[in-house]
Amino acid sequence: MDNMSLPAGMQEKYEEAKRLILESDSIQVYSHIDCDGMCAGAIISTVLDRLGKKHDLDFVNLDKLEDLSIDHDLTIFSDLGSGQPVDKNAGKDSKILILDHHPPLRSIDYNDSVDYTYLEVNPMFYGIDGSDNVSGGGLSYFLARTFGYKDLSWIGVLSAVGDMQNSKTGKLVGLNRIILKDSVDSGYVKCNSDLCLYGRETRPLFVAMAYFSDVNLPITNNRNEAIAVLDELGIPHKTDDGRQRTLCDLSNMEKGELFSELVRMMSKVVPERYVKYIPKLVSADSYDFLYEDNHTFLRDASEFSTAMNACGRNQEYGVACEILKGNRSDALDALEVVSKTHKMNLRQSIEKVTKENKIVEMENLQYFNGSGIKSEIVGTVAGMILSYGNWRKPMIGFTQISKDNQDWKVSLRCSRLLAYDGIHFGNIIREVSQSLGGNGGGHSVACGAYIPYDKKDEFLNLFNQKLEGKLDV
Ligand SMILES: [Mn+2]
Repeated sequence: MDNMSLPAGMQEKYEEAKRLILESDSIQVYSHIDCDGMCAGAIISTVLDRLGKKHDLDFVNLDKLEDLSIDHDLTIFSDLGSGQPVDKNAGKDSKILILDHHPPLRSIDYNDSVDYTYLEVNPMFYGIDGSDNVSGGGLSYFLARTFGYKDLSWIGVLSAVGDMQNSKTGKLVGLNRIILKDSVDSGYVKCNSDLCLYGRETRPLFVAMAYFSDVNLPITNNRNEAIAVLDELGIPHKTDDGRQRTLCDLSNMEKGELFSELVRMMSKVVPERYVKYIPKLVSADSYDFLYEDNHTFLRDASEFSTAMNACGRNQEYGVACEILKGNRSDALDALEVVSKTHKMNLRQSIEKVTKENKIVEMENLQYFNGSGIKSEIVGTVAGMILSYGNWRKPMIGFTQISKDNQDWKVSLRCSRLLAYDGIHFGNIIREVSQSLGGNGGGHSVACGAYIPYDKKDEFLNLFNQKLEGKLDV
């Protein structure tokens, strides 16, 4: 980790990007609408603020990119752009900078074939996998780093976690290690090997345990059972002054005992071939932001990224961006409201699916018709519904794309065990949706697609067929 550096060709491009920024007076930044994209936008905007550069920052969906006008001195695309025809409206004097980690449409020497300034930084040009080696926010951080702003590295760590770059190994890898090292060296981040339970800072421990859903355990969705397990282990669930303890309150000894117990419980219920993956489900690196208060969601990278996603899914990009840029007063109040509404929407959606027995099981998958659920949250809902279904199969949720577009938004979530076992659902969903005139993609354990209104049954049948023999069902 100590002698890692950017490929020379990539660092050269950053130097060029620095020159482009310094010589431009009006700058437009377009970034993606998810946690990673908002982190990327916030980093660039902070850099431009520090340089005293006037700029506009907009968060856009991928389908809006073709029609954007290119009318500033410099247009920057972050966490998007490589896969879209963003230079369609470029004129002779246009300057375009792309910082993206998604598969590129154009080749590394594309700039030679156009008569405007075109600079694309993408790790894939250097054989570096953008799905787990560096995020969009990470690429923006390397730009900040070229200006000497290493203090922004913590946002690069947050963006990688928000982009699930650590999901395969439970650690940050590749270029993300450089970012992590900068953030640790500068005193912003502490990296710990910890239990892999969500809600480290803010969720009572027994609640965090009850949300465990990679495998259905006695504690899954059962808080009393979770409390019983803690009692059995002699781990107090309250502090001396009566506050519910959270994961971060536990001593290493207590964590060790809980780790062993979770491994033991899981080993009893998973098929033999999955047993070797169990430790990875239960322990992973966590990242503390040392400048944030203890017991707040801002302190833990995973909880922080959830809050950013809540903003993204509710089109509150400005709130997220303010928080990322350091506003801890009114933006924090606004975020509180967004998070509350978001949680309420999720709860209502989950009740709708579970109470009306909407989960339908096929041989190799399970699905629910989530009509009426906002398309922005159907993926999150699918992830939470998984714990009410069969963890050995992926959970697929359907809902309408929007009020004006009745085509389906499809979201899939599954146990990480299926991914460790070698299945990449992002690739499968891309293939299946494209063959039906739609499109899709994503991570191995969390992905989605858009498909035509009349293709739902065909989609399910095809998907079910594709998985034949691949699962332990
Ligand atoms: Mn990204």
